[in-house]
Amino acid sequence: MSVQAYVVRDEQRPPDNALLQVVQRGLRSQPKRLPSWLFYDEQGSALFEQICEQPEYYLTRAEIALLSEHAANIAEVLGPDVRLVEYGSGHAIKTRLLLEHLATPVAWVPVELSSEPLRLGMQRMAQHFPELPIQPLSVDFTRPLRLPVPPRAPRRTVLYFPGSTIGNFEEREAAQLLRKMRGEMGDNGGILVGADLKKDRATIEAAYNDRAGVTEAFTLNMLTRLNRELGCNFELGAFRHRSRYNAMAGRIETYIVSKREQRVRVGRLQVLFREDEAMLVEYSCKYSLEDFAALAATAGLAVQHVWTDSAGMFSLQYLTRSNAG
Ligand code: AVI
Repeated sequence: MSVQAYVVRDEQRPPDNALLQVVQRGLRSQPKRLPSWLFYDEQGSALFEQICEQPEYYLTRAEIALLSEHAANIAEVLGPDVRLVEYGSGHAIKTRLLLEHLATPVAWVPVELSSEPLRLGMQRMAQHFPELPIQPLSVDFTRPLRLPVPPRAPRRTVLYFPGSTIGNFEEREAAQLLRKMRGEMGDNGGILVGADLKKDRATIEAAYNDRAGVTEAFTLNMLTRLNRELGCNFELGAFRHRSRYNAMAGRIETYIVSKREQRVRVGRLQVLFREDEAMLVEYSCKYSLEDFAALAATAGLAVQHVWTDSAGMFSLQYLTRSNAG
């Protein structure tokens, strides 16, 4: 393995008073809302891995099936000597399926703010690809990236953004993120992005309301995190999780709902929750192929290729700069 020396920097994580401000602002707004990145502390990341294994959560299985079927063709489209920059720590199997088929990849650059998932991801990948240069970046991928100098000149830089995480951004933010990525990949580069597809309500809602209750635990863990990190006194049993599909907007909307009227301490603020009051914590957008092409176009990108699994549940889309961009 050739891992470039690096320092894990947690400086992008807001310091606690900044975290408190983010949370207080969200709880003062009407309706109340908190950002979904708050899910991913250590416990939340572990719970998300468990969600991916639930029978109802079709996304991960569909994406893996898609890659198992099409990775060779995807690699052909991307061509040789690719520098693969991965947004997020990555599911080892997905990245592996792709890298196995890439011809003479120049480097793999995992971009992940949390140091532990980054370390684990690197370890897993190094076992499979001992010759592959790994250049980790411990930063927040929503901010402008300064990519490390590659060990040799790549033919193209491909930003790999798997898992439909793009769907957790509202449309305007998703377009902004894609536009930022457009700048980072360079003229000859591309973006390989996972996007979950629209389908019947029952299938989508089941994926976010698994029977074992793992998604509920994942959602409510956000409150545990706020209790621990900010000294809040959320009573976990007094809140529940609610995920519903808004077909008009094409997205799952996840809320934390107060079971009764109650007050919660958040720093110096006492926040009143009414009975049944719902606090928005996540959107998970679902796309038609036309929706996604339109989103890409607003970021100056054109869809070059789309791959789907055989059941048409999930898509991987390859975007390059559009002439209009
Ligand atoms: C990370 N992201 C793509 C997941 C999703 O499906 O929106 C997060 C998640 N939330 C609840 N279940 C899974």
